[in-house]
Amino acid sequence: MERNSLMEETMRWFGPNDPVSLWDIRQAGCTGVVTALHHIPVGEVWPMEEIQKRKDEIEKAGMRWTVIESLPVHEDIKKHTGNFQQYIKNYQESLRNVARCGLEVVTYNFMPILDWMRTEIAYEMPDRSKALRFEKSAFIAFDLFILKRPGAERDYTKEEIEKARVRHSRMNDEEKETLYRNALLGLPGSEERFTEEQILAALRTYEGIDAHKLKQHLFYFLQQVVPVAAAEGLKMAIHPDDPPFPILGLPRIVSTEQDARELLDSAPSPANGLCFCTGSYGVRADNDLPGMVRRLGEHIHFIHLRSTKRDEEGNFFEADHLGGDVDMVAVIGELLKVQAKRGISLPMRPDHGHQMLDDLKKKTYPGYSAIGRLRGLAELRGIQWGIRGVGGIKS
Ligand code: DNO
Repeated sequence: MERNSLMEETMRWFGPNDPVSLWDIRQAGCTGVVTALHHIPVGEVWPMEEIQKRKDEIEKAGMRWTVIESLPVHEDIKKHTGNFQQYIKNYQESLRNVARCGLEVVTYNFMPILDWMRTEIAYEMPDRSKALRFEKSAFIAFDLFILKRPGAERDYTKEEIEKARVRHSRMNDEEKETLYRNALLGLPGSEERFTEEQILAALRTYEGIDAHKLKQHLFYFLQQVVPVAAAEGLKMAIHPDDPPFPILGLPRIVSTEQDARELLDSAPSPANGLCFCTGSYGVRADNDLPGMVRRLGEHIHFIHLRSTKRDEEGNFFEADHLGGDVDMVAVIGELLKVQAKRGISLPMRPDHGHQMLDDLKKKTYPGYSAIGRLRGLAELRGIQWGIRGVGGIKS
């Protein structure tokens, strides 16, 4: 790979049912696609035939399947319950199958039950585009007064509870229902409406599993799958917690640089790596993103670029890619140095985007409208080209 290579530009595609087509992604200037076999139930082996079919489809649109996002980890593996050993075997088998089809990077996460969490998916920005947002009081209102999670009040201060009570009392039934649905969008299979009882039952299955225990389960999983990935020439990339703190009494263990360091050390191998998501890590003011890239750079296999804007109360919204709290120019500068040092080009995707222009009339996956991501990608592309300049990157 030439020394001055840029990051490989990709976009996420949710498969044939995604209202954003492969050609839309190609027209955004992407050479790669990030996708998964969403129709295979979590825990089952991904058959080679299905992988190949998906790969061919992407190649027919003139791009390559650059990254798998996600090869999901079954809840039993996270909890060490039920058939978790079998699920680990299945995971190993899926890894072998994707490698045999020529894929190279596998993204996954180890968040209990909920993948991501927002209270709003249509937060209106001053320019009338719509963004995803996490509003702390609304979230606490959901936890305490809608879900009514036993013991939840122990997780919040008196002031927070009072604020959430007021917030809840001012919501009408429709607003409560919208909040309920939004809060649960990060659940696999979230098209159906899970009942409060179902959610509480799922949360109870994590009783007795604290952060320490969940970490042990992650390390065990890595020790079982990383050697398989390494033997097959694959790279695993763990996605951080979104948001990067415990929610609903569930532990979250991939939120900081220290967490990343520990999981890398638990199964040292070039195959054991990170998905560096600036949107997730960036919600915490104590995460120094450019520094993390500098220090963890050799372990980064995939990049999500997005920027959130937080306030003192613990709320945040997804800002423009170059707005928000993330110093995107500094992060991209460090990433390009990492690439130059490693002599590779890393896949990146613009993560999320505002719903804007024509997409305001369409229904896409929350955060994954075409035009908002296109705008983000175009801006990020400009930064990389600008930084590289004529002289190239010095590692
Ligand atoms: C949300 C995404 C996550 C991510 C998974 C990776 O928009 O960033 O759903 O794909 O956590 O396993």
